[in-house]
Amino acid sequence: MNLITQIFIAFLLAIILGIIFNESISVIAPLGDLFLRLIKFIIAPLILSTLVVGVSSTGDPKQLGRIGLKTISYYLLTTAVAIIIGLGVAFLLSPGKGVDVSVSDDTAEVADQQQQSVVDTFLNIIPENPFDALASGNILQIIFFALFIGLAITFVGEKAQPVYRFFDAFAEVMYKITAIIMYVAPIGILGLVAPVIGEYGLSVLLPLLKVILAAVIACILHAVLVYSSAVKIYGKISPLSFFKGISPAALVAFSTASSAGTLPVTLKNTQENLCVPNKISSFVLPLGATINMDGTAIYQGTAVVFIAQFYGLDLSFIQLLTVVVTTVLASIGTAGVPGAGLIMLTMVLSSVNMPVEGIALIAGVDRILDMFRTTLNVVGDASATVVVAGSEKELRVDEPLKDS
Ligand code: DAS
Repeated sequence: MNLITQIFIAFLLAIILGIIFNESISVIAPLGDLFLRLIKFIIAPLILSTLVVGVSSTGDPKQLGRIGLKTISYYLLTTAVAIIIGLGVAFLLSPGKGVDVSVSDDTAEVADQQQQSVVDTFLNIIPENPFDALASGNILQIIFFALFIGLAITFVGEKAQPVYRFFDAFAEVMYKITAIIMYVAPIGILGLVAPVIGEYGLSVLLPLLKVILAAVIACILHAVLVYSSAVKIYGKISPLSFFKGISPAALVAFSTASSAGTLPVTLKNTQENLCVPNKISSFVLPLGATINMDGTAIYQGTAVVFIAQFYGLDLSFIQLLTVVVTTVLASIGTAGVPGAGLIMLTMVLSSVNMPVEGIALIAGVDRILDMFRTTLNVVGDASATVVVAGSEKELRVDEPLKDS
């Protein structure tokens, strides 16, 4: 039985066990923590080695510039479309009207958490100490470090070949470690998903079912309308093959609610199943895991409408426009870790003078919403690798999809 099937079975089993055993299923949570720690421990060395090899094997700074420009343009455009879809579906479903929900009290610290300004975000991309960036797993700073090493290898030429060969061999080792860790994925997903299902009984979910439904419908719409067309037009691959190829990473993203934590799997799936070359996926994916948040943008749009309706406030066209711009910009500064979107929501609400305490209405089910929005974030990152590789004529589409 291949890994995709094993992961799906584990996922379905997790839902069943969660419903049957409720909170007592949390006894298997350490299995999830084990898997999460295993994939987190390889993120920094994997990104560094694959990106150095990716950049230096491109060998053409002009192509690098093109890849960077295409990637960032695609990310900003799809995030803007996502927030508009999120707002549209939310207005159609009106999740905040007539809802009876108690305000949860565990959100004060969320409202106080500082978000980085866009300028700080860009300045903080430059590491003061690259080894500190590796130790702390600061992905944007690791990208910056790897880009410069890769470019310098290209400029130095023959003399730098030993450095290139080191990183090339190191990348192979990291890929092998990723493959070994993926054998634990089914058990990890069981340990991550079952306790969440067990914790959230219907009494918690029912009052907020409409806002969860609005977010999920908007995520599905975005994936079907935007990503399917993008991979078809630029990647010349069928949407079905795309979604099948990225499904293991999508499930890991759903289970972990962390784009950064899913990175090793997203890298593996895009290269092995979607035939994207390393030099593109090793740049596009780590960048996407930190600045591309289409699922989070949809969540923002849904949450803003829900909170406005709950408090009986209208949203003017200017306020909606502000939400779109703020969300796109704020997504650049949001880390791909669990709960990042809830922190960002306070910034979006205050940008349109909406009551920030409104986050307390949905904080209680944020983990469920986070699972869905992170899944879309990761699938969106993967679609970018197909679009950029396809537009650069670098997709090896003649190779059959592997059933990894
Ligand atoms: N959990 C974040 C991620 O990893 C998304 C979010 O919190 O909005 O992408």
